[in-house]
Amino acid sequence: MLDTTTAESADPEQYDVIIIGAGIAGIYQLYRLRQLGMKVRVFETGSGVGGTWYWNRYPGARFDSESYTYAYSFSEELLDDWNWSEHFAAQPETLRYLNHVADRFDLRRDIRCNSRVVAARFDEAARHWTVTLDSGEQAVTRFLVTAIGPLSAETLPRIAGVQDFQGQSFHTYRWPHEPVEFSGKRVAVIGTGATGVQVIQTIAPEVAALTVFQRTPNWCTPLHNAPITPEEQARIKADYPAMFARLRTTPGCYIHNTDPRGTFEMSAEEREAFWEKLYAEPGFSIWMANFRDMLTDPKANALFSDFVARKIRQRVRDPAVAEKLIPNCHGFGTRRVPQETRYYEAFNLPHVRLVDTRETPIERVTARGIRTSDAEHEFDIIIYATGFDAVVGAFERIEFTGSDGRTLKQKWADGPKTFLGLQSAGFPNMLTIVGPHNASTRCNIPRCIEQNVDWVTELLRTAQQRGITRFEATEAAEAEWSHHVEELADGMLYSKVDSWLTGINTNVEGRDVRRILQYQGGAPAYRAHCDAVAAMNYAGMVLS
Ligand code: NA7
Repeated sequence: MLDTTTAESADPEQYDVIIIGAGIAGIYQLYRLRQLGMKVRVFETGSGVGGTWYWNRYPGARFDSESYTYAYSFSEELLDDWNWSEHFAAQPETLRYLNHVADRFDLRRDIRCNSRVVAARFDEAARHWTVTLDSGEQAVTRFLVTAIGPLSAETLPRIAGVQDFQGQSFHTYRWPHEPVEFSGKRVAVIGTGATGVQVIQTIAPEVAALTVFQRTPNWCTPLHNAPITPEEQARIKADYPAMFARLRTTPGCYIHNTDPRGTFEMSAEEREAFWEKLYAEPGFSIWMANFRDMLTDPKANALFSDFVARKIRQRVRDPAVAEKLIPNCHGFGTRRVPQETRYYEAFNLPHVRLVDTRETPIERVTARGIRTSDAEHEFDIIIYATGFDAVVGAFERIEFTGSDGRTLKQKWADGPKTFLGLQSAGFPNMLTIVGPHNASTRCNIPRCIEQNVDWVTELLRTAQQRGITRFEATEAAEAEWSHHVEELADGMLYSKVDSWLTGINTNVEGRDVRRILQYQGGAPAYRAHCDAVAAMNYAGMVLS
């Protein structure tokens, strides 16, 4: 056990490790650190575990990754005793799963819910972090692990009058725990990202009237979800070891792997037949298993974008509406591809209306609804599917103060600077699971979370064994990694497009400059970098 007795006050509880967040990352990190016999505390804002799957209770929330590829892989018993009901499970099932994990491994006794961390300050003399909760309570820890998620800082739109609306209104991330009654209601949805698409297609058949406020259309493709039959269940379980081995080899740890062929290496007929096959396949196949040049060659990308545009035109009856739903300022796959189930068909329903806010901008939210430049719309419910201050936002909502008194927000003002996306110079003894410059946000995330957590655990085991009380990335290693991450993104079409992947958020001051937030070299290469650093006695870090 590490010595944490140097706290300036006898009052705060003292830990070897504090983990912020009890989502997929925090739960697994706690499990692993328990095995080291460390004294660990997890602080969680929510009233329960589950992170993303605790908060996102909006109608239609479900996986875009195949359920069995998304679940934890660390325990054979857990894999054995859990049966997913669908290929792409819905949120309530995933939340049940994460609660099952917390119970199965008796993790709850070290997790404190309803405890939001608001600040953490490193004390250089004591070599520890003092963590402050929203209650004002403090705790002291030698090591600090953030497991705060890349999409946990939700953003309401910067539109005048949002507080004036007299009906019900919700951001999708802050969805109430009680059921929301939609039948007979006039509903507005603002936002058509992956979340908005799931909400729209789910509530459209239930509501009296639905108005979708779309600023930028996205390239949405069919999810093709289905229940898992008993035969499939048996096959999936028998294949677990081989499947997880395969997932380690693909760029994003999905079961879909890039097609090695180039778009123009075959006849138009062959190409078209391949794309038809992808369009009929479940999940991200169409994004992840497309031709190798799809996300780098503008011509290849434009040709495939045309293919998807034709599909949209076939599915939407009103040609004018179809054209509005077809993106015209970014190519397929350069933003997150929403996976849909009869999304386009929702716009064929007589009570569903599409408002293009580039043509008729929203002027303000009023007591009764939404006023655009050409009309006053009345609603009973407004749903804000307006996304997140992605990847770095959650880090800014906590005041992290490093060894020289500078905050992380100040340090990252011009974009994140990290070593491996797991450490930042000036913030010793702090590790950022799924942090910026990490491979995780381009990944079937639990796969990359397990890799991050295992790496962090090995570093903490090393610290424990050698009596190390301080570690920190060097400025040089951090500069080299940050440069490498930016270089990798250079040839990618997505890096020239506005979206949360490039850190753009019109609802947050200062988020109008594109930034590279993710490592783009693929999960296998990322893992190799991390492993090499560990094998070289944590080259790029100073351990003392
Ligand atoms: P996204 O993908 O960031 O989508 C947010 C949507 O909200 C998007 O369509 C935005 O339009 C729209 N938006 C945001 N602010 C406004 C304002 N002020 N006015 C009009 N429209 C607005 O977030 P999601 O929650 O859908 O998805 C996040 C990730 O969660 C997703 O990628 C999955 O990985 C899971 P814009 O495109 O900015 O014009």
